[in-house]
Amino acid sequence: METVRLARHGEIAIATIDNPPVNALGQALRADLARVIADVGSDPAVAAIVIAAVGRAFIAGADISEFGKPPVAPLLPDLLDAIENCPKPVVAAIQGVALGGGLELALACHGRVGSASASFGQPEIKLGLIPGAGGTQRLPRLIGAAQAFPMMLSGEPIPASRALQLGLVDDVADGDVVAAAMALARALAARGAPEPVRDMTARLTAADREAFEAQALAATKTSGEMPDAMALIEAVRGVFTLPFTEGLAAERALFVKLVADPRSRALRHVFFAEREIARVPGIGADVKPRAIAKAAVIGAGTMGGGIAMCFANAGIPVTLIEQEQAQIDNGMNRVAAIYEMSVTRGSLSPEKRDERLALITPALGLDAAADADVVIEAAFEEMGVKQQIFGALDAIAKPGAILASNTSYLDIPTIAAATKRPQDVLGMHFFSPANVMKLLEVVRPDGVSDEAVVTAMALGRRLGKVPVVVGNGFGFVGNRMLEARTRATERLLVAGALPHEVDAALTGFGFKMGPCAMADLAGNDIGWRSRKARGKTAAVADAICEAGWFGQKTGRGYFLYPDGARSGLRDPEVEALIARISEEQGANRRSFKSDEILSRLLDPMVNEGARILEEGIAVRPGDIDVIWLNGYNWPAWRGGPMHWADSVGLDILVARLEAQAAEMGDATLEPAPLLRRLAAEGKGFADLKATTI
Ligand code: T1G
Repeated sequence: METVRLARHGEIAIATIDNPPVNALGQALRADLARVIADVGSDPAVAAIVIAAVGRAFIAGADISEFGKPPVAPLLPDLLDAIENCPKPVVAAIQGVALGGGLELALACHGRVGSASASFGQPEIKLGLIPGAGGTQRLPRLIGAAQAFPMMLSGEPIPASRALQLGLVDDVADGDVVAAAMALARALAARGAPEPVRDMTARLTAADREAFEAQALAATKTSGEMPDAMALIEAVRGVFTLPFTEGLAAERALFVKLVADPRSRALRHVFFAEREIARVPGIGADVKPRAIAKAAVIGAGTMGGGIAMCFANAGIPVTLIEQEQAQIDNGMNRVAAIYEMSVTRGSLSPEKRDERLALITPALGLDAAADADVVIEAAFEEMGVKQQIFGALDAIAKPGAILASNTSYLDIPTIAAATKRPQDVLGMHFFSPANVMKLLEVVRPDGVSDEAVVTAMALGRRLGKVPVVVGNGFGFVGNRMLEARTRATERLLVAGALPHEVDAALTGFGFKMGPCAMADLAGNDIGWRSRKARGKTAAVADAICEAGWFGQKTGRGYFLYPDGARSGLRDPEVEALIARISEEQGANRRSFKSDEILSRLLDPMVNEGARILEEGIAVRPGDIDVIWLNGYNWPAWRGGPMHWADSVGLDILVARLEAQAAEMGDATLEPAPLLRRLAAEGKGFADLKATTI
């Protein structure tokens, strides 16, 4: 057997799972375990069986990569059935995490012992699924539905101490969990046939049912009828209304249906895409990151302060540098205020606040960056300013220090050219607010060393970010595609749609906010300044700014925000202004249905994503999805722009883009060659291999 080692300790058999990296219950492991249960279960010399594991997980669950493919025997429910019906007691010795199918396997055992650091969870809902191997039927029987349902609805794991309190485990071992499991196995063997979880009904009282139904009602209200939550309620209700076997069958039917649901396909795509980004083609595992013990941030504005907080939150001392005392005071006051808000909200203790603030050292002048292992420049978005800073840093920073710019669209090689160390200069593009948003674009210009890239990626993970390597090019990946959507918004407004209709199309798709409300939140003047700096125009957006309607900060932008309201109201003056601009441009305004608005917003983004892939600015389509999920709140259950395009069908996008290009007379809407090629070949972006950038 490849995945299970079998040993004997007297009358106890120990089956140790060793299926790296996380002991996922792939077909080979299921087959090996089935063989052990069959062989050892019928061996008269064996009194009981302990199932243990090595590595960071007891069992991380079913093998997610198998979903959507034809199932191969032995199926997990059948294996668990064999464990539960084994004539000898089976005890799970759980170190690490027991998740999904891993916890379900433990529930099919006759006893469970956890190590003190073990954790237990049914995270299936995070994949748009529900437990599919008895979890919805056994867990409520063991700990009560009112305790089991919230665990499965949140998908969050619980620690061993809580598991013991709930009766999920029989014992928590401070020392050797296998030895403790063997002791329990012996005791169960001595007691004769132990009661399997499937027969436990003591916890399923009328009060438990009542508490569960109240939770189910609340969940129906908050989960917006998401199919996975609805299926979970139906499956768990079965413990009260169906015999175990029928409840199991009902659970399985609901699970199989969810596996085929586009939402779950999208979430499983995201699961792997967010792990794939760590693999940078052309950089081997032998390239190690440099040590980062101290950081410096240049610029104490909103971004600089937020970036400094990222370091402090990760326990890394950071010097926050400005040119004048007033600027550094403002910066530090802003940081202190943000931490204070967290303390008020109860999400940060006063002690933690003080600890983090103590890690941020305000300073004046670039010399204060001399001892930093990484320097992140977050100064004004103007090339001259950046070149001046990097030129000065070149003479100040210690050899081997990573010099990174947080620029959101300027050319990194031009910045690097101001130094004599281009091999250590790259982009680390944080997203506002930097201390909150997960996305970090690591911009890899020609000439930067692999070690510098690997160091920036490792630092990103250490800061709790989702770091994605991107190539150098205007707007890199995220902002370049955002600009495509902004242009699409402008086209729609001139052609006849109104701001609230454009926003409703996106919020209906699952975004928290539409493009107009987002611009009002960020400040319309930011885009206005950027367009003017590049000699670009956008009639509606420019007119709104020329009227001084910068958004929430001025009480009005695309929408009205009376008395500082957070959600905007339609503004008749803006709608009249848009109508006037349409007339000036000779546009015959017409109404647009929501799904047409949606495709006119998203198709051009995907088209820009295709160009980004053609130009080698993104390594793989999944990276683009990860960028939009973590930087712009693309709804995870939609998988990201490139996954969404595949789910629609690239041939449909090509046809829509061609029609739009013709209608608008806008050649930039013509489908990108890569999009055309994939569509013609009947393929999707998912068929593309990673490219070295
Ligand atoms: N299946 C397949 N591969 C998995 C996997 C899984 N369940 N979990 C992790 N991997 C891979 C991952 O892709 C990566 O691969 C490597 O392992 C390390 O992962 C029937 C239906 C366990 C907490 O949802 O939460 O059981 O990139 O980087 O940070 O009812 O992995 O190295 O090639 O995340 O140490 C339910 C998912 C499944 C748990 C470890 N289980 N995994 O975190 O490592 S559905 C889950 C995790 C199910 C049953 C249902 C985490 C971890 P590569 P990693 P980590």
